[in-house]
Amino acid sequence: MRIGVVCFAAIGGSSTVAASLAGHLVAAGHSVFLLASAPPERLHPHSGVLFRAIPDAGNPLRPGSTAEVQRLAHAIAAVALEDSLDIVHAHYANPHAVAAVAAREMLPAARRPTVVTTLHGTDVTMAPDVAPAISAALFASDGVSAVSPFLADAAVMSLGIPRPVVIPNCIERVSSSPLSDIERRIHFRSERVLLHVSTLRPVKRAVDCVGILARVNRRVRCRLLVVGEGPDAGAMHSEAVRLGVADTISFVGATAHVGPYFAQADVLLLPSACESFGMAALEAMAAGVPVVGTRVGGLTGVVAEGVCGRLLPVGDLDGMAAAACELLMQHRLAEAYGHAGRRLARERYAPDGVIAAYRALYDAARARHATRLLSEAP
Ligand code: GMT
Repeated sequence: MRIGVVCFAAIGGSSTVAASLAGHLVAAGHSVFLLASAPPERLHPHSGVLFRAIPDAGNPLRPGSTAEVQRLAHAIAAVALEDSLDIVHAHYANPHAVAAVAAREMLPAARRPTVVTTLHGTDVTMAPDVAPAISAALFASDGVSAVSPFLADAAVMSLGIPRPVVIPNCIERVSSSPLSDIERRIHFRSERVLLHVSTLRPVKRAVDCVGILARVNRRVRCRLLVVGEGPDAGAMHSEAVRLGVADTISFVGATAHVGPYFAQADVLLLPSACESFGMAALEAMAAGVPVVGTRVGGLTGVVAEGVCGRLLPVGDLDGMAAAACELLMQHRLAEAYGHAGRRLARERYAPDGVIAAYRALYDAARARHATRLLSEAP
């Protein structure tokens, strides 16, 4: 098959998943084109996936202007035609599925691709303004998936669509020989490390990490590593100064190469207000790092509570700090959590099963597309 995968270029779980899916589909013998405003950093240069540039048309929370979405639809239609795509797989309904279904209608019936949409999050859970547009795009898609049962249920509730198929995200690499706690400290550092990896959007509540650090620092001296860039970086700085912990925070900035930071981390902090999946938590588990986060959305399905991490109510900084301290002070407990996280990541989120589920979704969507074309034939 000839498959076009449409995703955001910015660093984030959804582009990681799209790039990884594209690579696996090439390995399975398909011709795959990745459509984004720039090549996602996680796209391996030797993956065999061909990059096609498309314009930016807003983000999951902000509906692009009509002109922006039209430009995006035209670009998708042009790639579909030139590269003879059988399938366009849109990651995020807004704006990608909205543009993909419009692109399909621009093409002659015989050249129309099947449109498959994967829901990742905030356009479904946090953006009522875009609900009418995305629900229309989902009804018009030939197949729809969501990355967690939570998100599938949220889509049914907020958009009134039939329940999407749940296909979880996958993880490429699970560390097989993690460094022991003592080895890590000898090799890398002399202080304990709390890690936060996110887009620093308000939904991530990254400022809470500063409050947690201040509380932990009263009992265990440690450093907070912040990987990512976003609107809350300034508020984190101010909070760090206010709480007198600025010298124990390092802002790394945005990078797709998160491996070295997970290798140094003792605990991942993920105090989000909502997560439809929680890719950072899965990456931590795969690296053998315990997670301390919030009991929200899809995170409750990814992080097994009391097994590989601890989940507390949103805003419970005392509780999250206490859980982090416990893991920093009890090495055996942290090692057991790390070991369990790697096992769960390997058993539940291996690429093979996830890719097979997407291929089954493609097959069902192609059949639906064929039926739709027949019913529309004059
Ligand atoms: O949350 C973000 O800022 C990034 C966004 C993305 O584009 O990756 O994350 C969403 O999709 C991820 C991949 O499926 C999920 O792991 C995240 O939980 C989801 N974010 C939210 O639901 C807030």
